[in-house]
Parts: sequence; structure tokens; C-alpha cells
Amino acid sequence: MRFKVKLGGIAFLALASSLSTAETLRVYNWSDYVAEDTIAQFEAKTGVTVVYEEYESNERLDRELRTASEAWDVVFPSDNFFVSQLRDGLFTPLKKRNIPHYYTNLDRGFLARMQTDIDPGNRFGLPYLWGTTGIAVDRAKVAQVMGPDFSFTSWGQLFDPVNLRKLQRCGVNFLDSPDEMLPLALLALEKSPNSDSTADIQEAINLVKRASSYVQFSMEDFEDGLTSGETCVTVAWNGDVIAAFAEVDNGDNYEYVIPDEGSILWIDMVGIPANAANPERAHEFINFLLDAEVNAAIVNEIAYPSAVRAAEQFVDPEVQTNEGIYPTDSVRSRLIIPAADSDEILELKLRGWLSIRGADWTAE
Ligand code: N2P
Repeated sequence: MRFKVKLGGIAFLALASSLSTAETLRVYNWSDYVAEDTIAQFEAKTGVTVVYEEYESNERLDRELRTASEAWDVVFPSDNFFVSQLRDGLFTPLKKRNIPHYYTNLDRGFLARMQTDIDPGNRFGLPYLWGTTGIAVDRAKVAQVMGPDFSFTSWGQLFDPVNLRKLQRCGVNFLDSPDEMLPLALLALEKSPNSDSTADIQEAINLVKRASSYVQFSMEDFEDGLTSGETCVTVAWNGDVIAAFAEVDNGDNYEYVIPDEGSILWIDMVGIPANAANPERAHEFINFLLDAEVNAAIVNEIAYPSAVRAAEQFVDPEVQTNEGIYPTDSVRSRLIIPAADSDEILELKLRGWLSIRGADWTAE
């Protein structure tokens, strides 16, 4: 793993406007989801200026796709959000002949899965990266407030006000998104994270609400909050925290935990919005991301596993053998892929989140 440097969306924007005669490609991606030089390499190769901005949640991307005044050319929705976005006509079919790496480099297993549950015929999107959601812990601080024998073995412990009352002394962070937190609260309640029972979901909302007075909510830089000492526990995506642990001297003091009842395995897709202004270059950019060496550089830096099979040979051994990044078979058997929610369930979850976070909450 190499040092991860935050991409400055602002800097890219400034560059784009100073070169306003150049051809541009507008890419909207999750934070820290390419390598430091991926975009510059594409620009150097093609002469295209990339306007690159980042988001932190599926809710934010979804709103952007439905309301933004200026369209994006390439975006990265998680597969469970892709379903309703496809149904609502928000994406354009991919011209696979313009993405030659599609045929040679992608993991067929992922494509087969997308094809049955998400995107029949793999017409609109390709799997890009995947990962897990777990609990990242500052061991020393948690031992101080909880005692040396405490460890997180269940999601229930994380939502339990008795534990949170102690843990809040060193700081607890939850991800600020219903899509992220409610499946975990359902697991804590020993329900399926994909439950579509309104009673179950209401119970999950109530569980987060009871926990909410003891925690902070942030999606942005939760990994830095942990390693800088602002928090001692955060709900986390594996790659962000594992890359952050590698950057600090006392990396061994931190751990990424998947509790015994398992967790979420998410898959992020890449696609081209129906209103994209530059679909030609968008295909070229997607093909570039699927290049084995380009893709492996991304995986090595940001510590998320990829759906690009051909990249594996270039992934550093220390990354390949990291069980936080590539879960063991026993952990994998306890991971659940989120199902797409109906509009009614999405609405219920969003209303619940507003009741927890306040009516003026907006997704990061
Ligand atoms: C953000 C990557 C996480 C993506 N750094 C979650 N689907």
C-alpha cells in the first residue's frame, strides 16, 4: 500500500475552467476511489481534461443523477442503487466494443451476478471495486474505557447504549447514510440486513436513534478521525481504514473487525448516465480503469479488491494477503450483498434517517 493523497476536486475544477477550450470529461466518483495519478495518466494519454469530483454516499450520487444541472459522464453507483436508477432510465447502454478490456479483464463471476440480479445482459454497468463494512477500532483506547477483555464480536455491542455511554469518552463515529447504517442495525437485531418488513426497519431506525446521542455521524475522513485520535471506534469501509492504518507509525494499534454475525459486502459499479455529454470518452475512461496495470495501481493504493481479474497478477503481495482487504472464506460465508430496496422501503429508510439526523439532513 502506498501513501494515499486526497484528490482535490476543487483543483481539478480550476484546471478545467482555465482550459475551457479543451475537451472535458466529467467524472463523479466515491472519495479515494482511484490512485493518486490515475486521472493525470488518463489526461496525459488522451489530452482530455477530467473534471473530477467525489461523493461519500449512494444517496448523494442518486440525488445528483436526478437533479444536477450539469450532467456527469462517468459515475460509480453501488449495485443495490443501480437497479432503481436503471428502471428510471438514468443510464445509457454501454458500447462494449468500445471497452475491449470488458471481454478480457473482468471477473466473469461478478458479471454473472450482476446479470441475474442487477443489470440483465450486463448492458448498462460493469463491476469496478468491492469491499466490506465493519468496525474499525483503536485497541489501546477501547481497552482503556471498556477494559482489556472487551472486543467487538457482534453488531449488537456497537448499538448498545450501555457500551456507547463508555465508548463516547473516546469517540464513536457512525456512517451518515441510511443505506450504510440500517442494514447493520438490522444485523444487530438479528434480522436480515435485506429485510423489507416495515416493522423490522422501524425497529432498526429506533435502534440507531437510541444510539445517536452517543455518537457522531460522518462519512468523510472517518479513517483520519480514528488515526488522529478524535475517535476510538468508527463504522468503516475496509479499504479506507486499512490504507490509513498503513500510513501511521502505530498501525498495529488499530484493527478492522467483521463481527461474528457477518456484515455487508458491497459492489460498486461504473456506468455512463443517459444525459452524459461525452459518452465516447466515457467509454475510453472506463476501458482505462479496466486496464490490468492501471487497475492494480488503484487496488494497491486504496486497498479495495477489484472486479478486474487481470489486475490480480500486479497486486502487491502485502495487499493480496491482507485478510481485511480480501476476506477469508469463513468471513466471506457470513457476508451479505445488499438487495435493491423498493421505492417504499427507500422512502421509509430516508424518513427514518431524517428523524434521527434532523429534517435538514443532506447526504454527503
Ligand atoms: C470510498 C469507497 C467506499 C465505497 N472511499 C463504498 N461503497
